[in-house]
Amino acid sequence: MAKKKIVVTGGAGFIGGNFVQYMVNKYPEYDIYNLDLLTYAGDLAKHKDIENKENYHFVKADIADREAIMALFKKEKFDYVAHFAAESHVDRSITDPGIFVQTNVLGTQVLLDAAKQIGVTKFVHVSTDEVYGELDFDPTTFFTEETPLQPNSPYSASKASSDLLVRAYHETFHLPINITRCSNNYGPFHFPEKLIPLTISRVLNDEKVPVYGDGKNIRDWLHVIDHCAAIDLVLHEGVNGEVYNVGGHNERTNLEVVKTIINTLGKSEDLIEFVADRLGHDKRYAIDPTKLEQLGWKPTYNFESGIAQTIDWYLENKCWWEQVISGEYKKYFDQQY
Ligand code: NAD
Ligand code: TDX
Repeated sequence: MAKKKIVVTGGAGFIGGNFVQYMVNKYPEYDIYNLDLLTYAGDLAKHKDIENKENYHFVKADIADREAIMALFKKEKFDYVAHFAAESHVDRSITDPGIFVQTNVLGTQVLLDAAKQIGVTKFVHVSTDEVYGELDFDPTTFFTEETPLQPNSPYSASKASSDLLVRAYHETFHLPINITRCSNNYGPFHFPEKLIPLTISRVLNDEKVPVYGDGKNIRDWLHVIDHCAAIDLVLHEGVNGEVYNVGGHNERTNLEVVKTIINTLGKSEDLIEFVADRLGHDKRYAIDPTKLEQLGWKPTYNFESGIAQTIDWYLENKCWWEQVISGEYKKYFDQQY
C-alpha cells in the first residue's frame, strides 16, 4: 500500500516544527512534508535530528502563491493537510496588518482550493482561542465551540476570517475539514518575541522584561507537545466539519508567569519593567476543552511541570535562541521599546 502523505504548513515555525518532529518520529510509515516559506519565524536548524530521516521532506513555498501550491498538491497528492503556517504575533499585526491578511486569509484560501482540487482525506486548520475575543475576569466563564467569534486584533481577525473560509469549504464543497482553536502554547523552539521565551532569554541575560499595562491580563497556557497530540488525534479521529477547542485549564496572569520564570532562575524581580499597554489588549482567555476530551485527548503537562521542562530546554539550547535573537529580530525588539 502507498505511504500516506501528510503536508504540514508552517513546519519550520514553533508549533508546526514541534508537530513535524512528533509525526516523523511517531509515524515512520507516513511521509511528512514540511511546507514553509522560512519567514523571520521559521528556521530549519530545529530539524537537524530528523532532516536525514527517510520520511521527512522539506518544500520551500509561499502558501499564498497559488500557482506553486496548486502544482505542488497536484504532483504530491497529499492525503492529509495540517495547516499551521501563519503570521502569528499580535504586536506585529498592530504595526503591519497587511501581511496577516495576505498569509492568513489568502494563503488559507489557496490551500483550501489546492486540497479541494485533489480531494484530501482531511484538512485540519490550526486556529486560536483569540478568535472568540476576550473574557472578563469571572473565573467560571470559558470559551466553548459555540462562543461567537469576536476577534479584537488584526491577527485574530485574520485567523477568524480564515476559520470562516474553512467552514464555508465544508458547507459548500463538503471538504473534510476540522478547525482547532488552542490556547497559548509554550515549550521548545518558541520564538523569543512571545512572552515566555522572551522572559526566559532576557532574564538569563540579566535584561529587563517588558510587562504590558498592569500585568493582570490572563492567558491559558498549554505545552506545545499536548497541542501536537491534539492535532494528531483530530487529524485521524475528528468528525468532519467540527470545531475542537484545545486547552488544559492553566490560567495565569502575565505577572505570575514572569515571576515564576524569574524565581525559577534565581534572579531578582527588579528585572520586571512595566511598559505601555498593548493596543486593544484582550483581558482574559480560558478554554473549555470538554469536546476534545470526549474524543480521547488528555494533556500530559500542567503549567508547573511544563514551565520547568521549558526553562531547562532554554538553558540547554542557548545556541538556538542566541542565533534567533541576533540580527533582524534584535532590530525589531529595539524598535518596540
Ligand atoms: P510561528 O510564527 O512560530 O510559525 C509560523 C511558521 O509559518 C513559520 O515557520 C513561517 O516561516 C511560516 N510561514 C509564515 N508565512 C508563510 C507563508 N506565506 N507561506 C508558508 N509558510 C509561512 O507560529 P506558531 O506560534 O508556531 O503558530 C502556528 C499556528 O498555530 C498559527 O496558525 C497560529 O495562529 C496558531 N496558534 C498559535 C498559538 C500560539 O500560542 N503560538 C496558539 C494557538 C494557535
Ligand atoms: O513583551 C511582552 N510583554 C507582555 O506583557 C509580550 C510579548 C507580551 N506580553 C503580554 C501580552 C499578552 O497578554 O503577555 C501575554 C502573552 O503575549 P504573547 O506571547 O504575545 O501571546 P498572545 O498575544 O496571547 O498570543 C499568543 O497566543 C495565541 C500567540 O502569539 C498567538 O499566535 C496565539 O494565537
